[in-house]
Amino acid sequence: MRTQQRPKPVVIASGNGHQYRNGGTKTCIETAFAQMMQGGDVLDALVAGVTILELDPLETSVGYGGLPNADGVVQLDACVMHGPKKRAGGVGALEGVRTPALVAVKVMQETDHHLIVGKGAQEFARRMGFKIEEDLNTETSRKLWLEWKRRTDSLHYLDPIRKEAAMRQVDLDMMNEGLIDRNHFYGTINCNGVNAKGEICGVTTTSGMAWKIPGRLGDSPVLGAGLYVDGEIGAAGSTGRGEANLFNLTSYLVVEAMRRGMHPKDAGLEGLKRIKANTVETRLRKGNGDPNFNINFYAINAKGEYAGVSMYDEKDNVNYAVCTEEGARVLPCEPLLRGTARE
Ligand code: SD4
Repeated sequence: MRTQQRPKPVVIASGNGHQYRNGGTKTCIETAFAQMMQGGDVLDALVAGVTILELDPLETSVGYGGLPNADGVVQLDACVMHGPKKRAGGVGALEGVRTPALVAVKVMQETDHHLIVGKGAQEFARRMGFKIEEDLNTETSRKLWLEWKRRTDSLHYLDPIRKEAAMRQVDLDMMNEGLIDRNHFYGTINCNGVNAKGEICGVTTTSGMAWKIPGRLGDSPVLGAGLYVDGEIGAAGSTGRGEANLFNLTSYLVVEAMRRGMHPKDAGLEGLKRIKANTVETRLRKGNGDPNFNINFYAINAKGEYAGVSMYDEKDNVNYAVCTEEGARVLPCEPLLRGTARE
């Protein structure tokens, strides 16, 4: 279904894509769009963009300085998809490398595999010439982990259900006290682009859910979940509660909806509706039965149409970043539901 219209070049990302600069002058989407417009490979341009966030210690949901797992270790996930080449690569639970998206590119370019995780991913990165560091925590991420540990350790002897509720309360308290940015607990960056030739690529990179069980993989490195690109149709990627996305392989679902002719916005809302319908466990629902978490999708099609959608509206502070020939800006996501993920 290749479009007849001349594609309008665009780079889209989660809101943090137009927030962090790592001490430089340009954000992720500005960098990626400029590089793409200079004729660079679309995926290389997007990865150059997200690398800014991975390296920025202030961005505590991606790369270096990301909030660590329950043992205090930063474990990173990322994947990339190249539409025209129909190639992909990803890494999961990678420790010691600040830039997992660049390692995912190497998996795509240098191996027959799509996903390498854990120790193997680190060994692979070492062989590809990446610097392996002992610890990717910054002073901030370590301090926050210590605070979380202090608040949760006394809970170790509770029964599992009470413990889960109590630990969730600790997370909420830390967010309400402003210690953790709500968007960083469920952080991540997804960045997708299409150039004037209609070449579509995407990348997603994250430190994953804060305080996760060591080894937990979320949706971000998994093709079809954290990211899906079809070179003829479009791209979709996600931030937010990874478990909900993994269960529904929603980015794939969104791209398939675009294949059937839906606009990226309607396709994204379709994905959110599926997640809502499959959220049946009481612990994941508000009193009215709606999901008690947020999740967002960022979608583009081969014409350069785009949208950011979220389960809840802007009161939940969900926005997306977009860069076109008209410049870079942050826009509110189109919500499926009114209000916030909390009661
Ligand atoms: C994940 N969707 O690992 C990613 C990132 C995130 O809480 O949102 N973390 O589930």
